[in-house]
Amino acid sequence: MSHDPIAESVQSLLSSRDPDAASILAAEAKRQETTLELIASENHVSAPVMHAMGTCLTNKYAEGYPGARYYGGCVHHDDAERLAQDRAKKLFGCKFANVQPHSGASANAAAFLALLSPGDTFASLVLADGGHLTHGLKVNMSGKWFNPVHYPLHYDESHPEFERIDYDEAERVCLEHRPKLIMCGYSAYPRVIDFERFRAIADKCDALLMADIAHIAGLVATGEHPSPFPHAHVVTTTTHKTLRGPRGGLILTNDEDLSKKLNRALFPGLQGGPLMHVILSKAVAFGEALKPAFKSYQKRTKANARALANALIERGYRITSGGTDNHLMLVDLRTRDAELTGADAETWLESAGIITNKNGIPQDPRPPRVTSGLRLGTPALTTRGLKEADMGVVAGFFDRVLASKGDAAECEKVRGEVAAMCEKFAMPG
Ligand code: DSN
Repeated sequence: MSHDPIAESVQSLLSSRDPDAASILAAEAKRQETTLELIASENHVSAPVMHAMGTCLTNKYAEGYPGARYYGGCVHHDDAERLAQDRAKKLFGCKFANVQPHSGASANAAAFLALLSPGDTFASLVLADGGHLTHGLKVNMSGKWFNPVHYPLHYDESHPEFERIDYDEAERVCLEHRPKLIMCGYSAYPRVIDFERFRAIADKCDALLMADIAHIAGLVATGEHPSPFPHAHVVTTTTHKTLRGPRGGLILTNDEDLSKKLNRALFPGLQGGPLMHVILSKAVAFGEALKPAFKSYQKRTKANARALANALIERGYRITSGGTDNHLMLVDLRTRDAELTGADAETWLESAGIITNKNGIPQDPRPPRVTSGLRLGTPALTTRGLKEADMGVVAGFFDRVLASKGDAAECEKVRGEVAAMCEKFAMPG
């Protein structure tokens, strides 16, 4: 068990004032401590990042931006927001940062509001092959009010770039449809993104380039993935995945005019009062990310992902595109068992204390609620201190559960071994 005196005192405060809430909190803390978190978009924050959120900054309205608020009493909120902005700019090497988005989806919506008009065409990856719902899903605002066109991966197995972005085809699609905006950056893409190539495509069709680096932000911040700057006109991200900050979003640019448009789009265009307690926590997280230890954490995250992918390949699972360059991988379950679905695998693994999410693989014949794949990532396990050698053990648990087809006794046995392993790897302090 981790020892976090502040978390313990919150638990005890709730126990005396609101036992219903206390029991939910205690159960969730135990769930996180006793399971292996393999969801690629999740992480465990440090105690300073966690507890900066539980502070009196939540009491304040601070609509507007530093120095130009619509409420009195914002002097310390201005300081908090400027601290977060300055650290974000330093971290990503850019000139302008908006730290107010409540989420990555809000950051993307603000970018659309700033850069496009309803009905405008934009380009993004085929959504089922690694994209995100805010990149043009028909039921999302991005797909309802705008006109998405999509570029593909290489789908020919014999191609050396099989299941990687087909940049030539992306260029052809963009030249044909002349999008106003080209989006790159994905939710389930395990390979390096060539931002320079995308900018060349954008320049050829007079489009703006937007990079959504939500998944790889921590890698980018530490030079463990090439930066979208100076290529992208606008960069959006979440702050809670590899970046290991509080749940939230961030918008970055080097262009002053664009930064003004983006700021206006986010507030008052889209959001009201910023979550100032979360912004203070973002500042704390960005401060942590600027330290050398954060780079070594990102390196270990990548090394663990490679080790996990290799350990699964050894056990007969196909990893899409043959492996991973970043923190995540997509496992094609059909190569181990033709009948196995992502939905069943996710449920069985959860009963054994291994938390994953079902995810379509490129060209998946099964629907999104079923899928043929699982997406796995190593950011959270690496935060807990697991190393490359531990990935073989994790892959062993994974395979035992799936080979047993979710047999209750085997899942229970693995659950016990997982819990014993978790005891050796405390939550961050
Ligand atoms: N829902 C996130 C993920 O899991 O990748 C994307 O925002």
